[in-house]
Amino acid sequence: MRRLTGWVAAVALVAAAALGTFVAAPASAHDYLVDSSPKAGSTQTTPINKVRLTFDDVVLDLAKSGPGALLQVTGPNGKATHFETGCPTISGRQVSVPVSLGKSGKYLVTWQIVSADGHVVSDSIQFTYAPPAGTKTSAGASASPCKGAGAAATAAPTAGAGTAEGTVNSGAIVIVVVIAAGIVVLALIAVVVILLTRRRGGASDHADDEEDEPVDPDED
Ligand SMILES: [Cu+2]
Repeated sequence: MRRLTGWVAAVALVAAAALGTFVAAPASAHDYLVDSSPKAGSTQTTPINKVRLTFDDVVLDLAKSGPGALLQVTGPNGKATHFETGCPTISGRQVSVPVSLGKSGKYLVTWQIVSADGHVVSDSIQFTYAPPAGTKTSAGASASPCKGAGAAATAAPTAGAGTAEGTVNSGAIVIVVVIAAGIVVLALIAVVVILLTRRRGGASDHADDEEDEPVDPDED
């Protein structure tokens, strides 16, 4: 009985470790915004020439050509006019885009990036622009001047379900890992069940005499 208890404990440990490694890790690894310039919800009272986002972890650039992220600045006050003047650049945990803002009002900063774990994440923040009177205003553009958008920009906005090459590959890897973990756990459960069944059904008086008991299919 002592051997059986040891087996069950060992199997439970391995199963727990497998579950912890394969299930917990991917779910907790999405990049999230930790800072921005201008800050979310803030009022910007001086002219700016770029908008910068800072994430908790590195932003991946999976694009073979063109920008690997999408970062757009639109407004003011709900208008869809674009005020970014180029494509975003990725540098470590930061993504920034050049801007030339228009009239005062609320501006929307929309982004889509590839997380450090390969997942596409997207969201937006707002800030209020209230420059001093007489500040030069840009007319903006009806469409983003950033053409040939890269991996993140062409991906679907839902995290983990993107159409970008990198995201699909990463998502497939995650699925394979989860399935593998499932198979491992099922196999371990099967081992426990077999051990329990055999010990309970078999004769108990000789069970502990031999270290490597041969399996007898006619034992029952
Ligand atoms: Cu993720």
